[in-house]
Amino acid sequence: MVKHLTVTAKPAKQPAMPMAQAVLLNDFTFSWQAASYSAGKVTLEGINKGKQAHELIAIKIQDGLPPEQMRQMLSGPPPAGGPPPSPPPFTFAGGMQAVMPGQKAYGEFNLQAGQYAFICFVPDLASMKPHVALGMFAPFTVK
Ligand SMILES: [Cu+2]
Repeated sequence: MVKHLTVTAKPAKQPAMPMAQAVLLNDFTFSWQAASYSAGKVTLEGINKGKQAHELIAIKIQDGLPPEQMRQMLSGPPPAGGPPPSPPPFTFAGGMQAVMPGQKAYGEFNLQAGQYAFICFVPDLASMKPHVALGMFAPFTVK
Protein backbone atom coordinates (compact mmCIF):
# COMPACT_ATOMS: atom_id res chain seq x y z
CA MET A 1 0.00 0.00 0.00
CA VAL A 2 1.23 3.45 -0.90
CA LYS A 3 0.11 6.63 0.72
CA HIS A 4 1.11 10.17 -0.03
CA LEU A 5 2.01 12.70 2.57
CA THR A 6 2.73 16.37 2.34
CA VAL A 7 5.55 18.01 4.21
CA THR A 8 4.75 21.52 5.39
CA ALA A 9 6.79 24.21 7.07
CA LYS A 10 7.23 23.80 10.79
CA PRO A 11 4.76 25.64 13.01
CA ALA A 12 5.64 29.22 13.77
CA LYS A 13 6.43 28.71 17.41
CA GLN A 14 5.83 25.98 19.95
CA PRO A 15 3.95 27.23 23.00
CA ALA A 16 6.45 28.02 25.70
CA MET A 17 6.56 25.61 28.62
CA PRO A 18 5.92 27.63 31.76
CA MET A 19 8.98 27.78 33.95
CA ALA A 20 8.48 25.30 36.75
CA GLN A 21 9.46 26.38 40.24
CA ALA A 22 11.66 23.93 42.08
CA VAL A 23 10.85 22.20 45.34
CA LEU A 24 13.74 20.33 46.91
CA LEU A 25 12.97 16.98 48.51
CA ASN A 26 15.33 15.80 51.22
CA ASP A 27 15.52 13.32 54.10
CA PHE A 28 13.04 14.53 55.55
CA THR A 29 12.25 18.10 54.54
CA PHE A 30 10.86 20.20 51.71
CA SER A 31 12.41 23.50 50.72
CA TRP A 32 11.42 26.07 48.11
CA GLN A 33 11.78 29.74 47.33
CA ALA A 34 8.23 31.11 47.15
CA ALA A 35 6.91 32.78 50.30
CA SER A 36 3.43 31.87 49.06
CA TYR A 37 1.80 30.68 45.87
CA SER A 38 -0.87 32.39 43.80
CA ALA A 39 -4.17 30.65 43.15
CA GLY A 40 -4.35 28.81 39.86
CA LYS A 41 -2.64 25.96 38.12
CA VAL A 42 1.08 25.66 38.69
CA THR A 43 3.70 23.15 37.62
CA LEU A 44 6.33 22.39 40.23
CA GLU A 45 9.59 20.57 39.71
CA GLY A 46 10.36 18.14 42.52
CA ILE A 47 14.09 17.49 42.80
CA ASN A 48 15.16 14.66 45.07
CA LYS A 49 18.30 15.72 46.97
CA GLY A 50 17.96 12.97 49.58
CA LYS A 51 19.16 9.42 49.95
CA GLN A 52 15.67 7.88 49.82
CA ALA A 53 12.84 8.07 47.30
CA HIS A 54 10.45 10.99 47.81
CA GLU A 55 7.18 12.22 46.38
CA LEU A 56 5.69 15.70 46.26
CA ILE A 57 2.00 15.80 47.13
CA ALA A 58 -0.01 18.91 48.00
CA ILE A 59 -3.07 18.78 50.20
CA LYS A 60 -5.51 21.62 50.84
CA ILE A 61 -6.21 21.71 54.56
CA GLN A 62 -9.82 22.25 55.60
CA ASP A 63 -10.48 25.92 56.37
CA GLY A 64 -9.96 26.70 60.04
CA LEU A 65 -7.92 23.60 60.86
CA PRO A 66 -4.46 24.58 62.10
CA PRO A 67 -1.71 23.01 59.95
CA GLU A 68 -0.02 21.66 63.08
CA GLN A 69 -3.17 19.70 63.90
CA MET A 70 -3.23 18.36 60.33
CA ARG A 71 0.41 17.31 60.71
CA GLN A 72 -0.37 15.42 63.91
CA MET A 73 -3.33 13.66 62.28
CA LEU A 74 -1.22 12.48 59.36
CA SER A 75 1.81 11.58 61.44
CA GLY A 76 0.45 9.71 64.41
CA PRO A 77 -1.66 6.64 65.01
CA PRO A 78 -5.44 6.93 64.54
CA PRO A 79 -7.24 8.60 67.46
CA ALA A 80 -8.14 6.27 70.28
CA GLY A 81 -11.76 5.34 70.68
CA GLY A 82 -12.90 5.72 67.13
CA PRO A 83 -12.10 5.85 63.46
CA PRO A 84 -10.33 8.84 61.91
CA PRO A 85 -12.63 11.67 60.76
CA SER A 86 -14.55 10.98 57.59
CA PRO A 87 -14.36 12.66 55.18
CA PRO A 88 -10.74 13.59 55.98
CA PRO A 89 -10.18 17.30 56.64
CA PHE A 90 -8.14 17.81 53.47
CA THR A 91 -8.33 17.36 49.72
CA PHE A 92 -5.57 16.43 47.31
CA ALA A 93 -4.42 19.33 45.15
CA GLY A 94 -1.98 17.57 42.87
CA GLY A 95 1.48 16.12 42.99
CA MET A 96 4.06 13.91 41.44
CA GLN A 97 4.96 10.30 42.04
CA ALA A 98 8.02 9.27 44.02
CA VAL A 99 11.41 9.68 42.40
CA MET A 100 14.70 8.09 43.35
CA PRO A 101 17.67 10.06 44.79
CA GLY A 102 19.16 12.42 42.24
CA GLN A 103 16.06 12.29 40.02
CA LYS A 104 13.41 14.92 39.39
CA ALA A 105 9.86 15.05 38.08
CA TYR A 106 7.13 17.55 37.41
CA GLY A 107 3.78 17.76 39.12
CA GLU A 108 0.67 19.75 38.28
CA PHE A 109 -1.09 21.50 41.13
CA ASN A 110 -4.47 23.17 41.18
CA LEU A 111 -4.35 25.78 43.92
CA GLN A 112 -7.10 27.93 45.42
CA ALA A 113 -6.75 30.39 48.25
CA GLY A 114 -6.17 28.66 51.57
CA GLN A 115 -3.80 26.65 53.72
CA TYR A 116 -1.89 23.79 52.12
CA ALA A 117 0.91 21.42 52.93
CA PHE A 118 3.43 19.48 50.92
CA ILE A 119 3.59 15.90 52.15
CA CYS A 120 5.40 12.67 51.33
CA PHE A 121 3.99 9.26 52.24
CA VAL A 122 6.91 7.14 51.07
CA PRO A 123 7.89 4.76 53.91
CA ASP A 124 11.26 5.24 55.58
CA LEU A 125 13.59 2.35 54.82
CA ALA A 126 14.66 1.93 58.46
CA SER A 127 11.55 2.60 60.55
CA MET A 128 8.92 1.95 57.82
CA LYS A 129 7.14 5.08 59.08
CA PRO A 130 5.77 7.32 56.32
CA HIS A 131 8.06 10.28 55.67
CA VAL A 132 5.25 12.62 56.71
CA ALA A 133 5.77 11.31 60.26
CA LEU A 134 9.49 12.08 60.06
CA GLY A 135 9.16 15.72 59.07
CA MET A 136 7.93 15.76 55.48
CA PHE A 137 4.95 17.99 56.24
CA ALA A 138 5.51 21.56 55.09
CA PRO A 139 2.66 24.08 55.31
CA PHE A 140 2.31 26.85 52.75
CA THR A 141 -0.25 29.48 51.86
CA VAL A 142 -2.05 30.14 48.60
CA LYS A 143 -3.31 33.70 48.08
CU1 LIG B 1 9.79 11.30 51.32
